[in-house]
Amino acid sequence: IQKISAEGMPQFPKGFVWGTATSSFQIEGAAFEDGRSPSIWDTFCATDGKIIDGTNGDVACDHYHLWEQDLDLIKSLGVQAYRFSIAWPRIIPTGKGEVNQKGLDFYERIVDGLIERGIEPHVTLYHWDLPQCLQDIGGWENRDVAYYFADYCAVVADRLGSRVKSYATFNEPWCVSILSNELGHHAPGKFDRKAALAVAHHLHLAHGLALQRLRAMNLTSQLGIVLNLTPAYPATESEADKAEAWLADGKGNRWFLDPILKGSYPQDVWDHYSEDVRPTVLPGDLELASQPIDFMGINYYTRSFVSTEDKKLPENTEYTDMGWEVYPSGLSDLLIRLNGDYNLPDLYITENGAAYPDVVAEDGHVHDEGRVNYLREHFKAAHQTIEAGVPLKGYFVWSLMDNFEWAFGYSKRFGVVYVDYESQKRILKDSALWYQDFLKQQ
Ligand code: PNW
Repeated sequence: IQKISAEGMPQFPKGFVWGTATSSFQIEGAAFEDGRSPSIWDTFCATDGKIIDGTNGDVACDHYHLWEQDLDLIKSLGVQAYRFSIAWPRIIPTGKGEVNQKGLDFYERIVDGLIERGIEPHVTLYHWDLPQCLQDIGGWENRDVAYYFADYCAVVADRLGSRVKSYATFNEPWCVSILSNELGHHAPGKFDRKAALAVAHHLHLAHGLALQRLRAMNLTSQLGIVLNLTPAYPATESEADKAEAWLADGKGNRWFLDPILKGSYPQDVWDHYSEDVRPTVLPGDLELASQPIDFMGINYYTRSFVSTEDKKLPENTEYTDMGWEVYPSGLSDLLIRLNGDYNLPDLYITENGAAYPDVVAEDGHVHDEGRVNYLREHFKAAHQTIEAGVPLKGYFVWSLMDNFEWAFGYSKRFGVVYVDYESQKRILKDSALWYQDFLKQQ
């Protein structure tokens, strides 16, 4: 009982939005139902050696069928908001052109089901499941795909409209470009820096084009984008390490922040990349990308620790099951620094959470003390930033439930709700009970 009490936590401002998050490919399953076409992640999963446990998204948490009980589960947590994503291959199976009404029907049921339960729907329009047929014409390396994306976004917003509290164009452009096309870890699994930077640029363009279309629809929904940001810390005080950390910050963070918030690429990183890998920037692209947004979502998990010498590791620290350092002050440092360097819109932490090797105990519960501790310390760090003047308006815990963790398949559990993949039974972990208790006291 002691473990799950959230006593002594700070009080957040009235109206601060608490939620939880998921994404389509990670939870839905029903990969072949109601007209959905394959996405690049179906292809990636079918490629030998790409997914650590050889699994795929065919069934996942079967949320496509169990959505009603899952919405009840969200309600039972006591959160005000739920962030989820829409699968493009369900809405426009051919990538461009014909609309599949059954796909729209599904998400309309989710939106209405949330509203009936008094929960705000927050939609991400792209959380990595690109229709495979668009990859066949080059995927995000093909500039035309940015225009198809804007069309797809307009189709979704035309059906769901202002019932949706916020629309984010993209989840984590760094992952979509660099992690997927330069580092090869995610679909489509390329190892090509030039391709990755072309993708990043087309995402900036696509964000701008989609924003322009959605603005023209006069929705009351908030419009924005979600970035994953990893603050980079030099391992030593040496000038070389500091320079290396600044470059890491430039490649991972500023390359994505600056086009959106300043309408330019960071000059130091632009100069660092050789001419043959730099993207082709056409006149007007960065003006489109930097149109005003109502909010920016930030996904924060850990920091990076940077050195020019052989792998230095931080001392006296804890790691999650992903091998990611638990570093709550990275969150406050990051947000406070952003507030100094940029003219920020409202901010939301759209993802924060941790993977632990959870098991169901004899007593039928899941005692995930590590996650409770992780969330507690990150909530406190977030509260500090509000006191420091950061326009932070909400916080979504990743994730509602255990799900398909991309290249790690089902081997990593991020949920506050445990999923038994054999029975599809859901069990509230101690972290969910702690979150419930915390929310009651807010
Ligand atoms: C995010 N990295 O992914 C995604 O938005 C979620 O879908 C995912 O489940 C969650 O974080 C946990 O991983 C990331 O390698 C995946 O730096 C990898 C990285 C960052 C974010």
